[in-house]
Amino acid sequence: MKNSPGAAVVFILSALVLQAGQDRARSAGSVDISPADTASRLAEKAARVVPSGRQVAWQALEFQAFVHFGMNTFTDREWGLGTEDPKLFNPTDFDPAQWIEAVKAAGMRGVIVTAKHHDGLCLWPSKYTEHSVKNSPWKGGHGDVVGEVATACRKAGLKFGIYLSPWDRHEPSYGDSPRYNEHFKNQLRELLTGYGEISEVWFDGACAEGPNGKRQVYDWDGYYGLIRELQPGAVISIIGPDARWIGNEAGVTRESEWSVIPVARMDSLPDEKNPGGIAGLDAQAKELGSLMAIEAVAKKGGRLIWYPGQVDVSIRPGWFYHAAEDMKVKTLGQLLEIYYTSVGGNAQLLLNIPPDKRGRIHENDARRLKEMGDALRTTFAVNLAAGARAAAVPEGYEDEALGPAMTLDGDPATCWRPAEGASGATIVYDLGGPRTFNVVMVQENIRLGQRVESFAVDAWAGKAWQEIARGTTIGWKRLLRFSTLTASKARLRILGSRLEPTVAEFGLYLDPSRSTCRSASASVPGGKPGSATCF
Ligand code: FUL
Repeated sequence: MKNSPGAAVVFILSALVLQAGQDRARSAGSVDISPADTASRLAEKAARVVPSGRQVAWQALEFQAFVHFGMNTFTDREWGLGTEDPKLFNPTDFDPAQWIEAVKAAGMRGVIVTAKHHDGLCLWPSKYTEHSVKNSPWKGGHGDVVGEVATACRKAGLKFGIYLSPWDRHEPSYGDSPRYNEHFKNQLRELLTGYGEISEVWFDGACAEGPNGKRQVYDWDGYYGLIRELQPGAVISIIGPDARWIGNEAGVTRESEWSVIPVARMDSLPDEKNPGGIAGLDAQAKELGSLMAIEAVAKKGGRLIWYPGQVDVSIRPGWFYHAAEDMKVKTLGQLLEIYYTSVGGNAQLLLNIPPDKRGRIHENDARRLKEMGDALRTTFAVNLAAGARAAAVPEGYEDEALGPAMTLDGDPATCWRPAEGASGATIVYDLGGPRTFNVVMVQENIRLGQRVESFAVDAWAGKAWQEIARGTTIGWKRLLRFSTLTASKARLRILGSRLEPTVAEFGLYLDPSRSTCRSASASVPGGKPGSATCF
């Protein structure tokens, strides 16, 4: 059989089919956990939870723009009262093409616009309320922010999503639960049917109604059902089942950011008291997907679900534009730090860029976004490991479909996977000559779940390996930065994994702005200025 290429192909194909079949049989979008599950059984169950197709597509976007625009832009507030006159909404130079230019310059792949914030002003001419742009002087009452932005996004090849605040401080039916739910679903239907493909619906958890305020019981089930029916590809975020709030607005992920999360009860729906989105989940908990957190939930009985994190953070202190913050746009260094700790920490980055009263992204913000995009493009233009010869230790699947070369093919849907049970799985990359780098990128094949608990990267120092970076979880993507060094071989070691790990992509990059081999950056943990190692 060894000598027959035909037989070998049949063997490989049937092994692959068998493998795929086994994975299909054992993997699911969610799984029950109970006190009867041992720790190792829980780890295995967690490793077999996989994302939906819409969640994979969403994760691959990596970086999107959040656009807070509306009544607050004109009243200089963060939360409107709902009593404002729609006539105040009057941008003098509304230019979505300019927004898109800024979005693309930063390297973002989608836009989520505030169709309605808490003050209730609709940025599209809803026929279910008078509190909308149709009663503003802007474009003689014929303007439609949602429509124009959707068209501009489509033209530019960007995804388009909507933020729709369930809390509505203007709508008179708010608090009369069945009536407002009907109203809200009517508005949703307008947005889901009138503007082409909607990639994401972002439901906010905020509500400041006090004890004497109006108490609205939201029909989450009804909202979700409508979205699934009218826009089955749309991800429902935050107060929704597809993507969770990372738990802060500072732009950071946890050290270990798991996309597989234990939840106590799936039969009760989220509400405004639970901004985590899924009942029983504290989105701000220090640990969410660790084995300890899973065991704690399993003790009472619950489920494991695929629930990836989204990092929402504003380029300025506020979510809406305030002229007083023109000089408070985050620095390039701050934005890059946010990028590395969000996109590079297994989360999607949703960076807010608020248009000003003209309806344009302010020059300071636009400039910074371009700087950010330029810096990222420069760093990630060339994967210095791309032409490497990759060899697995111990040798695992050596057929081409699952071999270590899959980690260099630029396709996160293909991967290397060592033989089941392989511990200390390692890939050695022979770079074919000295290469200088200071960033490493690793991706798991999340279609098969999230499994890696810890890993290390080494560089060959001539006579021995030297560890240059170490991380915990990987998930969709992990980026680690270290002192600039030159080496001709690199090594990835998987130190801990919930089940046999997968490595989808591996990359080595040079951020030329940070340091050179002769003068290392002081910002590297443990690195001292001038301490870069040239192997
Ligand atoms: C919060 C809101 O209250 C803020 O105004 C903003 O929209 C932010 C993204 O979410 O809950």
